Amino acid sequence: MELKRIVGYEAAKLVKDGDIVGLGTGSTTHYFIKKLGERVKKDEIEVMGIPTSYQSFFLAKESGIPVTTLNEHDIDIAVDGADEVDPDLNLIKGGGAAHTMEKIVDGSAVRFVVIVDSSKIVDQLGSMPVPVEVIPDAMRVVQRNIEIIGGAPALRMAERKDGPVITDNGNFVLDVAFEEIGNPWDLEVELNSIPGVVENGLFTGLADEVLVGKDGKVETLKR
Ligand code: ABF
Repeated sequence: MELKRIVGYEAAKLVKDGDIVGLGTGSTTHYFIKKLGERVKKDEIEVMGIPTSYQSFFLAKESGIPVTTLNEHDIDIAVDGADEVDPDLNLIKGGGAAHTMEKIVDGSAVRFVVIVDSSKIVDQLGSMPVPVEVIPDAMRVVQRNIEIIGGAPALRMAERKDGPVITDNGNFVLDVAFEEIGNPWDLEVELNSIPGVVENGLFTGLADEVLVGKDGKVETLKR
């Protein structure tokens, strides 16, 4: 948790007065939003946030950050977590089931900053399954099509195991394991071309920089 706090706080320093800020989701982004709220409350900066989930919406409100929408404003800087980061700064996201809105918000930002602790840095993406948000009625056909391209899909269940996880958009999530992800760019496009898929958690070519918490310090990786 300490490393997540350090990178979250560091990222809050990158936000400038007047910025429209994309607010990511997850335990690392939690610290970013809290610290950003402190800066707003101290009148250091005036900003507006665009949340990537209900979770970050409520946290932003609680932290004193005014919120707006992508239909009203463009984003100057987005800060978000990730589950895996490869040497080209491609990502797997969606462990929190918020990757659809995250990709819309993060992908539209002028500057997209990823914040992670060093456990998220990998040589190749794919140790964890790729989250794929699907329209509920399309689940079975999507599963079949995913198997055809070599993936092993599993419906993500709620913690109490009494039903599937439901996303903020009212959909299911399939966690898709691949033996190897040789080409994340092509796989991202291929998964999204399956009818019934809303969005997948591969984020290729989107991150501008990654702040990594390691040994009590923050390292910056840039493309
Ligand atoms: C969200 O939170 C997700 O896309 C990603 O899965 C996760 C990062 O996790 P954490 O910051 O909680 O480790 O951004």
